[in-house]
Amino acid sequence: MAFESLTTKLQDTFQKMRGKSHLTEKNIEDALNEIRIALLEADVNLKVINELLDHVKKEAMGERVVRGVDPSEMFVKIVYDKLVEILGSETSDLEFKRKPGVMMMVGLQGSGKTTSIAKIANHLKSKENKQVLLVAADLARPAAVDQLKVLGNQIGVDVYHQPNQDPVKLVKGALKEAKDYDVVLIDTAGRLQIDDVLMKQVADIQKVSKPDEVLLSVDAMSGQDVIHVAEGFSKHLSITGLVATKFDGDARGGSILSVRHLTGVPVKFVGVGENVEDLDMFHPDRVASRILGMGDVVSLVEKAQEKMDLEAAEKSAERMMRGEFTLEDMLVQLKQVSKMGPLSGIMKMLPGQMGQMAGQIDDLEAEANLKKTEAIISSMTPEERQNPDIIRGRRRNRIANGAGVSNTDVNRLLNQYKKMEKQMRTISRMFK
Ligand SMILES: Nc1nc2c(ncn2[C@@H]2O[C@H](COP(=O)(O)OP(=O)(O)O)[C@@H](O)[C@H]2O)c(=O)[nH]1
Ligand SMILES: [Mg+2]
Repeated sequence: MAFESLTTKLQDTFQKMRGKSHLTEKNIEDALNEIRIALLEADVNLKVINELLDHVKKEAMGERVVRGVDPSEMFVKIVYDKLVEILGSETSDLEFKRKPGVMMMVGLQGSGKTTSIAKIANHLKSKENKQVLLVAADLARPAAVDQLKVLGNQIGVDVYHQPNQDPVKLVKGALKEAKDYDVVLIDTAGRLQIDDVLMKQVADIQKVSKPDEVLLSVDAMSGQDVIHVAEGFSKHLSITGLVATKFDGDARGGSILSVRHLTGVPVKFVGVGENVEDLDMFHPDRVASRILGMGDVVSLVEKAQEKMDLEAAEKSAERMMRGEFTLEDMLVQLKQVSKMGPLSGIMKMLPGQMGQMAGQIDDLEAEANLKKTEAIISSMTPEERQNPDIIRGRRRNRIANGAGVSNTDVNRLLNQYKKMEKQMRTISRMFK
């Protein structure tokens, strides 16, 4: 199974760090070196490895202390968070915007297109109760149509096929007859390599069918080649998602770890066997947890962090009741908002109506920029956070550079802070 050896090696590394009351630069360097080797052996792309390790090093050296959490546990959490980000953060489901929704499946020959399309049809039918039509538009090999017919029969889904037609015409014909279906899934021909004829054909099918989803099936066992294949197809088609097939046979798994990050295309499904049920949705958090084999530690750290955030929120609420509102408070509040929505979190800690009114303050825009806001506030000195009026000219440039944002971003944040601070003061006066 994929990631087995990677997981064992990473656990060894984490084990060595355990129990240390603090981590030195040397400890961190040693661990990072071991992680680098483990990732290289798992066939993870070098660019991705470097980005992961640079980030982990920076975070691990500057990590704030969380009570009740061992530094080695914090370290695992930092690696985990970055892994989730590299894997794409959110689970991406199929999105069909009309009826019937249209999806086409593309990929090299033997990469698992036909098998995957049947798996997806089965998933849509049995889990989402959808009426599905499969379209056999791979006319390059006579056996391909039969293969789809057999699979369609097996899962109880209709298959549209026509002998002796050109694939583009066939797709047009299929769509004319698809009015009563919820989704139409088009299987296409593949070749051993990306070539112009194949690309023209799939591009033409895309043009006539205007699919909501264009999924590319990539064979996980072909390792780093997956990235080239994805890039090759992306030049001619707008790929909306990847299906990583034969994950069950891929002991290393590194390509899956890299492909999302390098191509920007989310992995939507993972094929884990030859049967129609052998399809998993791709959940970045679960995959990261499985790679690290440290799900317990991750949730422990998350709980401790939440507790700290809660304490910070309580302190912040006390200050707000006194009409005080600092940049730190703003950050605490935004974090709460992003987690639970405006009226919960910190607002709940303010008494009755005051909480309600404070919750109406417009912070949605700021929520979208939470990462930026965090970076900007972190780049300020404690003095600047207490007294933002001193932030001008060179200080502002320094903060913008430090946070990797523009001066305009810093100004926008400061203006927004001023507005919120004024509102807080007004509200607190009303309730005195
Ligand atoms: N073990 C395993 N085999 C798979 C998986 N997906 C496809 N296959 C096998 O790979 C071969 C090629 O698949 P097929 O769907 O015909 O590829 P296509 O040419 O792209 O349509 C078949 O033997 C499939 O059974 C998978 O997730 N795991
Ligand atoms: Mg096929």
